[in-house]
Amino acid sequence: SHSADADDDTTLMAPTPQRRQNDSATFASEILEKLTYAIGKNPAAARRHDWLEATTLAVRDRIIDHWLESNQKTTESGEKRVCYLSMEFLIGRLLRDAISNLGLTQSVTEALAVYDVELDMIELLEPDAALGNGGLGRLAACFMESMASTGVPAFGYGIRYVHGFFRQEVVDGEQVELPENWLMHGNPWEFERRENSYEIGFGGKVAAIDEPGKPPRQIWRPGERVLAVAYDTPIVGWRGNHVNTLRLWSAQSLDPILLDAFNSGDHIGALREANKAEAITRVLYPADSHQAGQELRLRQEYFFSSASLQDIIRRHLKAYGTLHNLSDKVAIQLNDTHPAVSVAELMRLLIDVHGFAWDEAWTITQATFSYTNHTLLPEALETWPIHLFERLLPRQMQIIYAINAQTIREATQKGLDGGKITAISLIDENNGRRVRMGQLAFVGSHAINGVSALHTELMKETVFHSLHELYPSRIQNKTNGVTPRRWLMQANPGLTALVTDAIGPAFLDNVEKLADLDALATDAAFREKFMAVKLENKQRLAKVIEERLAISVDPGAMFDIQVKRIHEYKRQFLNIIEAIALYDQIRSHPERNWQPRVKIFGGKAAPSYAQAKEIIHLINDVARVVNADPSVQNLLKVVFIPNYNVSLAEIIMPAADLSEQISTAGLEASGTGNMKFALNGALTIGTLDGANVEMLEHLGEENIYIFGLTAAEVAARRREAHSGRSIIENSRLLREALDSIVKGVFSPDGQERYASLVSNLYNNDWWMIAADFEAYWQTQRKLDDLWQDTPSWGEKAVRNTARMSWFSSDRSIREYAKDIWRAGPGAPAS
Ligand code: NBG
Repeated sequence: SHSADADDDTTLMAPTPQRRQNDSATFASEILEKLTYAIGKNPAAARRHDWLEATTLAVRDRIIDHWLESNQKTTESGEKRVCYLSMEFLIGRLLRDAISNLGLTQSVTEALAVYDVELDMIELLEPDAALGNGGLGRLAACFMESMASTGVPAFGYGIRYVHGFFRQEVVDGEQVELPENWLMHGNPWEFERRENSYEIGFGGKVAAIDEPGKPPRQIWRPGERVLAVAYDTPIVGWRGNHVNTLRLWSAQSLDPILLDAFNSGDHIGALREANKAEAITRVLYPADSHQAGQELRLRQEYFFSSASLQDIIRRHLKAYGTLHNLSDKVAIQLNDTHPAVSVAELMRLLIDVHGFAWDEAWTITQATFSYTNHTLLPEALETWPIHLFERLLPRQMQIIYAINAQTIREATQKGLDGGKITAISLIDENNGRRVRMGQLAFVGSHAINGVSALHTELMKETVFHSLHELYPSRIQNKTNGVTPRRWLMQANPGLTALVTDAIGPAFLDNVEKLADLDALATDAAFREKFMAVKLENKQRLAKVIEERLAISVDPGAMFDIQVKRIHEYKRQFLNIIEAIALYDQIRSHPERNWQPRVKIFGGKAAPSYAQAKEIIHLINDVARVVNADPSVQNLLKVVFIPNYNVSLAEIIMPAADLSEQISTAGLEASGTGNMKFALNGALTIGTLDGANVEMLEHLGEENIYIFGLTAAEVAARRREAHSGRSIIENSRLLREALDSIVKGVFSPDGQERYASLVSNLYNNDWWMIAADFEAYWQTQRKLDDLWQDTPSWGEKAVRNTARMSWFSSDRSIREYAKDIWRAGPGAPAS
């Protein structure tokens, strides 16, 4: 039998933990015990935060029982583990997720009632763990939950940022960024594992060592070292059947203080080294689909990659005493290129530290790694200047040169010519010599995947065209998904209860059963109940809008929502131009049968992304004018909800009638918000982009509103140097809307504010906003017509929920497990 230790593999010394009672009386006394002995208060003195902490600790005990069992089982069976390396995990709150997955909602609610405390209220005090920017980080969080729910033994590996994604406020219409401080009250979910610490080197030199009787070798002598300390959070799956570990690394200095400096009076200098080390895990870079490009970022990437690999190797050696069979027992998934330096680092560890020859090390490396690409945007593809890479990671740079030479040799042997070799090379020679992390991740992996069918095809045709020619069987598709536990059951308890009532509870365990709802789409009584739940969810959102913004919106109006990062390719600009055109039309033709709409926006702009910030400003400027105009009062409202995050999304997704998924075709790799909305019964207006394409297939074309240029048409227009000028001149609606922006109708205090945003449409229209405007407008008017036909709208809404089950992240995970990792239930024994 394999040995296990007290951290990840937990303990074999303890007998199987006894099952605790889960009735409300037991919970009530356990919560009281935590309050008394872990927090040191009695109920009379307890504040709401104390109740939150006491409840969390009581729930956590149950998770730990399952956690120990899961680890023991995996260790004993020798099952293959998945290690999911991701720079971001956008988790949000954990208490409700844990209580719901363990089936404890009722007992905990009743237990707290004994003390006159409401679960719903204390849940709101938990800070969001916002260790991610957007879709990529949230996907990692959904995948962690789905791996636990489907019983795939896994570690998530990432960074324990002290400050997560910034808090956004809107001041005078503009985004202001404030630091986020999620650890302020401590974090009851995490366990510090001091015993799992690793040294991480930077800089220094590579020395050649020549020992008699041995082949010469290279050895890295880093100039700097910092310590990576593990913090573990248990991730509990549905019904608590399996619990995995999210292991996040925190940077610490090896010398907490330089005593000599301190004693000689240099108090600041004495802490300089410690500050420099700790800076590595201090903040999350707020760049989404954009390369951050700074030295600290490369340090972060290497820091968590190296710590994770050292941890994986330590665990494997302990169990098997050799690394020859590493890839039988471990699958490492690289979530985008952020951990791509792992390819060179594993080669270094195998060759320099564990004495492997190059060829075997390379075989093990490729068999262990796989890589997910999440974007084709050129500005997001990571590259690092050679001089920076070489200075920080000299030995890894040597290894990358050697991998490159080997790859180019192979390509040449297969007859690829000069242009293709340039495209394959790990070194970009055209932009001041840079290391291309995408190429490194690709050649170091046995499988490379895109995140929707269209994205995967475009990957083959564009960024990885030549690598795909060289290795034609490596690229595969794995369409994204979202966890139905958080995004349906927890976020939408009303709908969950209604569905359970209508088709029984089987869908809770097998989301595909949602398809049974399809038959009820034509049942008027069911549809009415479905739309009544939607109305309640809209009332809940309307309340949030009233409280936060003092804007009152009518829950009877169509809630038309676009929430996501603000990015030019996502085209919030197109949406707000349509709002302006609608505003003009309602005022010039008040006699027409306009349908009441609330246009809701939310999302953060990268602090250095000027155009995205202008778009936020414009939305807020338009909102101020429109919402104050009595002539459109109940027909149009525009709302920008500040600080969009996971917790807000849980309120917003269930409250939408219409979901805006309107990116320029070919640019949104997948989208996952699109899935959350539709699962909760919103109709989608969207382009043929990302996973919208597969949503169209699953929903049927009558249940989704597709418009605009296709990816191929966008590419063709860009080749023809398309501009928007003639389109704008020929479209009165669009021209007048743009004129009103430029004339300062919405910015009387800043006439020039949007001049360049608008002139870009005339001169270039890179994002095809002018090109797609007319089709977008027409499709919106079709939706107005449909809104009047309540039964038809309701039927389509029900069909959306019924037909979205394929977009569960359980399905995505099963595909990864079978086709890429060969792990999890049903995997061949290794
Ligand atoms: C994002 C894409 C989204 C996709 C998520 C998750 C990056 C680099 N990419 O379309 O823009 O849904 O990844 O795959 O953040």
